[in-house]
Amino acid sequence: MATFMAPENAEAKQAVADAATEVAAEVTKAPLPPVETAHPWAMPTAASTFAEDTDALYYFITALDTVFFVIIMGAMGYFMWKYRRRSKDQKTSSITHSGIVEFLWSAIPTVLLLVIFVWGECDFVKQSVPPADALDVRVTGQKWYWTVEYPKYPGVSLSSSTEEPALTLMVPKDKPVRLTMTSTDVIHSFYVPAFRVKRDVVPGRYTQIWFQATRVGEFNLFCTEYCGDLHSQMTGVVKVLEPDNFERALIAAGILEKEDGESLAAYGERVYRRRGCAACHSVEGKDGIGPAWNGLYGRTESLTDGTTVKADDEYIKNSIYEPNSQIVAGYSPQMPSYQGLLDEEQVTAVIEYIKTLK
Ligand code: HEC
Ligand SMILES: [Cu+2]
Repeated sequence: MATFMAPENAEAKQAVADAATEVAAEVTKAPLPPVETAHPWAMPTAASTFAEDTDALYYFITALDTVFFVIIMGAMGYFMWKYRRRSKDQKTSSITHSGIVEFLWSAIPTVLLLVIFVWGECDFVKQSVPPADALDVRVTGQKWYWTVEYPKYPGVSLSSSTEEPALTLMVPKDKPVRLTMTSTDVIHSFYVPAFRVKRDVVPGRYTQIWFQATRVGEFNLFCTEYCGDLHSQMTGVVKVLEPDNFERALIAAGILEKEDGESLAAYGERVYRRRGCAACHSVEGKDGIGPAWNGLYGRTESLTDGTTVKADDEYIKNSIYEPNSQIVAGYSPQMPSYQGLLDEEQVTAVIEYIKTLK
């Protein structure tokens, strides 16, 4: 497997780019099998090393519940029938209690609950401690999309938005992956049913999960903490790839740089789709959480403080880096700042893109 190195000169960089395009083409040509089961009675697809253990405990508890349900309901029915009132003047006999029966109905459940506790605790400890050689991934939740970065591959970043939920997270098969997660606004929760992992993503705090995928394919990602208007659309796709393809495919998918010969406006459109703007801004006139972008450039905006401003380059740039300094009338300050997330070239590209939207 070719190892990725920081390209030192233009040639090496070009070679990486070529390899990346090649793999990207392969990956798109043969889309990964969607392997999620849709059957309402089945467990979610099992695609990580945790799935079997988690399911085993689940089945154990369900079986135990079923057995006791049958025993208890059966005994109740039987006694109702056996001790039914037989004549109008029949008196209830006076019964006190049975020490043995009371001991058993306390002791047996105690033992069973302890079995469930120890079993669950062992799984919990295993799932809480990532192996030291795990691949590090940074996950940021914000309204209403995920951004994913790989410290080992600087400059590579993926994100889901409500428009394009296709590329949220890419991981290699059979390698442990550790996610360090935080949120920039409210509490979200990162949930991949096929991996049986779920954890809250909390502003001002880091939470961690890890997993090791066992199957190649595409799996659903959900936010499972109610986080506002578009919570139900805060979904994504986790792609598991063969370890040999992973590195090159990730780089191909994750680098957001202007390509040679690409126009600034086209690059700006990619920024719009890949950096989450599409979650709140439409380009066809439908106002969403934020104002639609078509016709924006050059028009006169009314702000909440009663002033007006012409939507020129400076205003748009300011809206991106310091969105709360000038709030468009009729909107609430919901936009996160992109200071440090978009560089000057990307902002310029977005402006060029907005200019093309009539
Ligand atoms: C969470 C929703 C959200 C996301 C994501 C978001 N915005 Fe916004 N945006 C808003 C809201 C709400 C406003 C209006 C209030 C304000 O001016 O801050 C706005 C306003 C703007 C404006 C001014 C629009 C006008 O009509 O004057 C620009 C430009 C803008 N956003 C650019 C962006 C860019 C670029 C991105 C992505 C890199 C982005 N926004 C991502 C919610 C969002
Ligand atoms: Cu959320």
